[in-house]
This record gives sequence, C-alpha cells and structure tokens, in this order.
Amino acid sequence: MPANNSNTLLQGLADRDPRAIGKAISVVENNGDGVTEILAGLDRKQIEDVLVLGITGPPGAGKSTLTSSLISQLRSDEKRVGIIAIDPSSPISGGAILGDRVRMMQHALDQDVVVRSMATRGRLGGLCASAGATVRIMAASGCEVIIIETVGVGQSEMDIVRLADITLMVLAPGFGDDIQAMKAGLLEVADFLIVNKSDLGGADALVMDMKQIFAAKEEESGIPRVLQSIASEDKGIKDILDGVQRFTTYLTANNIKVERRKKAMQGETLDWIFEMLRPALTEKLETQTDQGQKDPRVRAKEMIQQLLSVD
Ligand SMILES: Nc1nc2c(ncn2[C@@H]2O[C@H](COP(=O)(O)OP(=O)(O)O)[C@@H](O)[C@H]2O)c(=O)[nH]1
Ligand SMILES: [Mg+2]
Repeated sequence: MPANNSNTLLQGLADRDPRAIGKAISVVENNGDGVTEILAGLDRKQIEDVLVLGITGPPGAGKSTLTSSLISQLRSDEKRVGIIAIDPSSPISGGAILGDRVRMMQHALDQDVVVRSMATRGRLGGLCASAGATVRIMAASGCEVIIIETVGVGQSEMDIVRLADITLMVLAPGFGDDIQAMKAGLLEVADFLIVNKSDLGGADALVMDMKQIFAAKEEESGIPRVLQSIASEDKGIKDILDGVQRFTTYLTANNIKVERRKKAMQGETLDWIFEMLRPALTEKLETQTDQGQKDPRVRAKEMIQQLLSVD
C-alpha cells in the first residue's frame, strides 16, 4: 500500500469512519500492505488512555448477555465502545456465537459501537495474533472502552486476558464442575468475579464461596471484587462499572496499569519475534547439510548466537 493510502486510512480512523476501521483491522489481520505504516501511525495517547476489559468464563455463564448489557450502560454514559469477540474454535460453543450475534444486533446500527469477531485457531499456537493490534486500532478510532469477550481459561484465553487492563470472570450457579476446574487459574487472571444469573438458586452460596477465595484481593484494594448480576434483566450492571471505575483509579494510582501494559507489550513483541523468525530459520535449517549430526539444543544455541552477532 503506498504511503498516502496508509495516511488516508489513518485519517479515516481519526474520523471514526467505520469502513476505514474495518479495512485497517483487515490489513493487520492479513499482514497486508501498509501494516507497518498503519501500526506505527496510531495515536499513542488514545491507546494509553483506553480501558480494556477482558471478559472470560465458561460457555453459558452469560458473558455475551453481560457484554451486551455493559455496552448499553456504557452507551448511555456516552462512551464509545469497541467489542472484540474471540470466536472459540471448539464446537461446544458454536451455537452460542449465533446467539451472541442476535443479541449484538441491538447495537448494530450504533456507530459508536465497533464490533469485530476473530477466531482463535491457527495463529501463534492458538492465540489470536492480531487482537492486540485490533485493540489499538479501535482506540485510535476513538473507542474509550474496549471489551474483549473470550471463553474459558485455556492458554489462548490467558493470552487474550493478557491484553486486558482488567479481567472479569463470569460464573453462574450450576457451573460447579467448571468452577472447580478453574479454581487454580482463577486467582491468577481475574480481577473481578461476577456471579451472573443471580435470579437462580445457589447464587448466594456461590458468592460466599468466591468471597473466600477473593478475600485477600478485596482487602488489598478495599474494592469489592465479587459482584452479582442478572445480565438478562440488566441488573447489577452499574455496580460492575462502578467497581471497574474504582479499580481503574486504583491501578493507575499504583502504577499497575502501566506495568500490566508493559508486560503485555513485551509478551506480544516476543510472540511476533518468534512468528517472524520462524520461516527464515526454518529455511536456514533446511539448507544445513549436517542434519541430524548435532543435538538440536546445541544447534539452536549456535543459530541464536549467529543471529545476535548480526547488527
Ligand atoms: N436466568 C438467567 N439467564 C441468563 C442470565 N444471563 C444470561 N442468561 C442466559 O444464559 C444463556 C447463556 O448466555 P450467554 O450470554 O450466551 O453465555 P456465554 O456463553 O457465556 O456468552 C442464554 O440463554 C442467556 O439468555 C441471567 O442473569 N439469568
Ligand atoms: Mg458468548
């Protein structure tokens, strides 16, 4: 893409032109012409200021319903919102995606709701390589809050969570097995635990259970981290956004947001280094005639030394 086309696209982002936003995201997803110019030209201040919320939890807990309610509330607060839906590759939630689309339709005509879905499969060992760039493009197009909805707590979801400033884990009564399976990873990734479907029996017991797990976290910041919602009735949504707001202030005041971002950028940079080096290194390996005569670890060390000695 000639430089002036990249500039036109960047101007389109600044103008919040939906076609420019879609085009820019497609260019980064496909590693297309002009990708470097576009990514380098994004407004850093807007990227710095945006709030990225990660929403995760087992399929069926109500993540999409909650996301939709959060969008409605954020829109009535006049915030421009970006949504990145990570389409899980597993067939188990295939049906849910269709449901999400229907629910998302109520925001479809709103120019201040920017929606993009992406698949997890196939890139960087399952994680979605362009999610970070998509966040930044949305930020540059004026989105103030970006919600990333993903499923479960597998490795690729953990990597998506890495992109979020604040992570909300959605649970619901009746998800006992999922919750048991997740407990170990839970404390690591979640900032807030949302007990959704609080209209159903068992919600209070689940809240008590979760409060125990989150006691230390709550004490540390003085902000309640276990919250309840009935997403299907838009209940509890204000409290969640209130908590998120207070927690954002806490993170910023303690330099934690900056630290989280820094770690995320380091991780993403490393991912891209591996992604970009792999084809060149594969080719180099194939031209080596002494195949099988050296231990792979020894050869890897030699190749890295060669790489690092080049300026
Ligand atoms: N009773 C009840 N049902 C809900 C609530 N929130 C969502 N649901 C329903 O739970 C199902 C799964 O919700 P969905 O948002 O697709 O879950 P996801 O797979 O986590 O995205 C849908 O049928 C929703 O209508 C709630 O607060 N109470
Ligand atoms: Mg969903």
